[in-house]
Amino acid sequence: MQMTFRWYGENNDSVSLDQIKQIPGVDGLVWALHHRAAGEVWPEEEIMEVKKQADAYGFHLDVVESINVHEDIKLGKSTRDEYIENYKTSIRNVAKAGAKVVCFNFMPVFDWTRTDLYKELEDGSTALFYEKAKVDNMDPNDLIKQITNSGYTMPGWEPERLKTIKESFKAYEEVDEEQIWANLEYFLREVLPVAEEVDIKLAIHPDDPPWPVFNLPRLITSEQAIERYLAISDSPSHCLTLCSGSLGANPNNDIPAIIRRFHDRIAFAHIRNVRIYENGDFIETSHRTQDGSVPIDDIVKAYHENGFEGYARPDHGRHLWNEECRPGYGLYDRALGIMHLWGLWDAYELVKKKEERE
Ligand code: DNO
Repeated sequence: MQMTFRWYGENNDSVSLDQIKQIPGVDGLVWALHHRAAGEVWPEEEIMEVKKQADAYGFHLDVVESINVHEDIKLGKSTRDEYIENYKTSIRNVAKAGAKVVCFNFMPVFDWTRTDLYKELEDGSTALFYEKAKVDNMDPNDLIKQITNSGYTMPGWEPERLKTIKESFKAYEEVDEEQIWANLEYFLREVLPVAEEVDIKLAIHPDDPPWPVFNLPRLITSEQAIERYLAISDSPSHCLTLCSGSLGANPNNDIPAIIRRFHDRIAFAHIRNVRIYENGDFIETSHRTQDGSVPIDDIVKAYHENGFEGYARPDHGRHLWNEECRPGYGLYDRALGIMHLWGLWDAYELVKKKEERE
């Protein structure tokens, strides 16, 4: 397991590179050109600028999260080919900075969805929260207002994307789930050969939450969906970002079983916990198994017993000790998360070595 930390870039993150440097066992940054809208080419000079910043601290840039997919590609519009060509150029360009994994998602309109960015937990910390009934009865515009009020541009909630929200919703009225699968397949047939050529793994992120939101279809929601997705191609570049928190919001998803089954296709592991309530609401918690509904200990065990050599990151964290930070992306809880993940990993490693000696 190679540990990484998501960093939003200079002047775009409350966490600095010298802080990240002091978290034990972190070798690389998970990065993106966040100012580039979906569909745009990522210019080489801008990528090399990030590389310079990372190099100064000895961090690698092996993992990109995310090169976003333009809505026209998801909708299968006639304009998609131009955006797909741009995507290929961006893949080639990030490869020049050493990228090995490109995370992306194929979620219609919105990336992740939550109803509250600062819901208080019983210990006084706050975390991202999803209230099912609220989403079922909410106007998407109200949610947009709430999320964009945080003062940060949130990934998946970029102004360019939100500008065309009405048209996007309208366009999806004509497109059903099967068509989106077909559009996804079309996209993959185009970009996978390029990814292979430059030795990059394209790792799809599951839908968050793993069920339809505002009547928009969701594709990557379960073990069966992952099975279908992986069957699209045998390319070594056809991979997964296995997000335990996204899939884990549905208690029917057995994440350790999914890891044991598909570990050789997981290029990037997002590891975080959520607590699911009986009415289907969920809140993000500390990484510890006992604090939520996702068995983080067994998840790390599943990775460890399969000799997982891919990249991992602690994903979201709570907001602790009055930290002012991007929602879900503070320093403290993610650093605690990393220590917890390494603690589990090292303990499993110790047991394995002991067993080998006996
Ligand atoms: C939110 C993230 C998502 C994720 C993308 C992957 O914090 O988990 O924005 O990065 O969906 O493409």
